[in-house]
Amino acid sequence: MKDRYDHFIHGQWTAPAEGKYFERISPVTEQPLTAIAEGSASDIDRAVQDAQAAYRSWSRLPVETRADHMRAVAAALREQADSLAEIQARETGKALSRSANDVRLTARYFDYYASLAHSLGGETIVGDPSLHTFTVRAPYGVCGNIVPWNSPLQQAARGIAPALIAGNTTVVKPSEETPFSCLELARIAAEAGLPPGVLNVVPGYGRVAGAALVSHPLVRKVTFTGSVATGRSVGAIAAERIIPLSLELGGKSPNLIFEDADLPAAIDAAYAAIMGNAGQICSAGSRLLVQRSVHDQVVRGLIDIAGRERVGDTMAGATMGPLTTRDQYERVKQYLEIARQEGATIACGGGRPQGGPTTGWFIAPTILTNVNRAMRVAQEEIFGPVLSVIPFDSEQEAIDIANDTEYGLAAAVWTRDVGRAHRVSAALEAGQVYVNNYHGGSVETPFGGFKNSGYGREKGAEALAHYTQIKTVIMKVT
Ligand code: TXE
Repeated sequence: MKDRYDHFIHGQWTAPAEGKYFERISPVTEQPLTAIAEGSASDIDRAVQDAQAAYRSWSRLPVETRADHMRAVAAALREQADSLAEIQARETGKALSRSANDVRLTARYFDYYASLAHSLGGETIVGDPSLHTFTVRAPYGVCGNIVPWNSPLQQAARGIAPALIAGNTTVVKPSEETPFSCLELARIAAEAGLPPGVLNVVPGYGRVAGAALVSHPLVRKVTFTGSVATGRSVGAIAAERIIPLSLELGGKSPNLIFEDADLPAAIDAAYAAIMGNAGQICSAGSRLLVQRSVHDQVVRGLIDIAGRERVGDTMAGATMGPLTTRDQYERVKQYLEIARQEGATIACGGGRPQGGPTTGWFIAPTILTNVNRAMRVAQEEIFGPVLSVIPFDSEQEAIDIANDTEYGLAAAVWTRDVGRAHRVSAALEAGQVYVNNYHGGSVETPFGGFKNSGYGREKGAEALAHYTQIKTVIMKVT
C-alpha cells in the first residue's frame, strides 16, 4: 500500500484538482490506513474526457487486439496477486484467503470476456431481397462504474471487463471506504499495456464524485452496485439523461431446507451462505427457511459451527473479519436491537464477540430464531453476520414466505426430490437460484436481481448485451 493514493487517470497517478485528501480507517485497528484523493466534479470531468479521447482508438482496434490486452491484464493480476489480495484484505478486513480468491476471480473476468471477443457479432436479416440487412453490436462510449466496498476488486472487474471487450472505455468510482485495490488494479492494467484512458479510476464520495459521474454528459452507460436508496437516486439521474443503467442492489435471499435434504451438507452451506465475508455479500442467504420437522436439528448444527468461528483480525489467523465500514457496524448493531424489540430469540451471537478484540468493527456470528416473515429482520437487508431462521410446514408456505420481500437477487432450495427442486426453483422470484448448493455460480453465470434487487445482468455472456447497442444496417443492393 502506498503512503498516499491519487486518482489514476490516463495511465498515471494524478493529483486531485482541489488538492483534497481524506483518510481511510482500518476496520480492524480503527487507525488511519493511508490518505486518498477526494474526487471532485472536475476530477471526474478530466477522467471522462480522457476516457472519451481513448474511446476513439480503443473502439477501432481489432477485437482480438482488445482481447490480447485483456489477457495481458489478467496475467499481470495473477503475477501481483499476493500484494493485491493483501491490499484488499487490509481495506475490507476480509480474510486473506477470501481476498486471494477475489483476485483470481478478477483475473478470470478479464480472461473470460477476452474469450467472448468473437461472440460480439450481429445477425443477417432475411426480408426484401433488394436489401442486405444486418445488425452490429456497437459500444456506447464511456461507461461509468460505481462500485461498493464489500468485494471491491471483483465488483469493479465484472463491470470493466465486458465494457472493454465491447469497445467501450470506463471510469470507475470505487467506494470511499475501499478505493485502494481498485486503484492498484488500474495501475497493474496500465503497466500490462492497457492504453492510457481506457480504464480511469477516481475515488471520492458518492454524493460528489459518484453523482458527477452519472451526470456527466459524455457518460453513456452506468453500472451501479450498492443500496436500493442510492440506486434509486442514480436511476433518477439516468432516467433524466436517458442513458441505460445496470443496477445490482442487494437482497434478502431465502435459503429453503426441506426435511428430505442432505442435512449435513445443507447446514454447512447455509452457514457459509450468510457468514462468509461476515455477511457482506449481496446474495448472502440471510433468510433460512427450514421445514419444521428438521428445524431444531438445523439450528443446533448452525450454532455448533458458529461456536468454532474465531472472530478478529484475519491477518492474525481469525476466521471471520470485521464489518468493513463503521456505518455498517452501527447498522448491524441497530438491527440486533430491532431483533430483540421484535421478540426474536438470539440463539447465538448478538453483539461483539465475547473475549474478542477491543478495537475494530466486529460482530459475532448471530442466529435469530422465532422470527416471523413480517419482522424487519426478515424483510430488510442487514448486511452482516446475522441469519434469520423461519420455520415452514408445506412447500407452498415455503414459497410464499420466500417471495414475500421487496428483493429478488438469489435463492436456494435443498431437497432430494427432483420434482420439488423444479417446482420450487420455478416459483422462486430471484435472478439466481441454487439447488443443493449455495453460491455455485461464477464469472460465467448471469447474475442480477428481480424486483428491488435491480435490473440488468452482470457476469456471463448476458452482460455483453448491456454494454452494446444494436445498430441495424439496411443496405439497398439493387
Ligand atoms: O451503500 P451506497 P452504503 C447495501 C447494504 C448496506 C447499504 C448501505 O444493505 O447496508 O447498502 O451501504 C456510491 N451517487 N449494500 O451506504 O450508498 C458510494 O460512494 C452516485 C449492498 O455503502 O449505495 C459507493 O461507491 N454514487 C451492496 C456506492 O455508491 C453514490 C453493496 C455504494 O454506496 C451516491 C454495498 C450518489 N448519490 C451496500 N451515494 C450490494 N448490492 O452488494 C453513494 N454512492
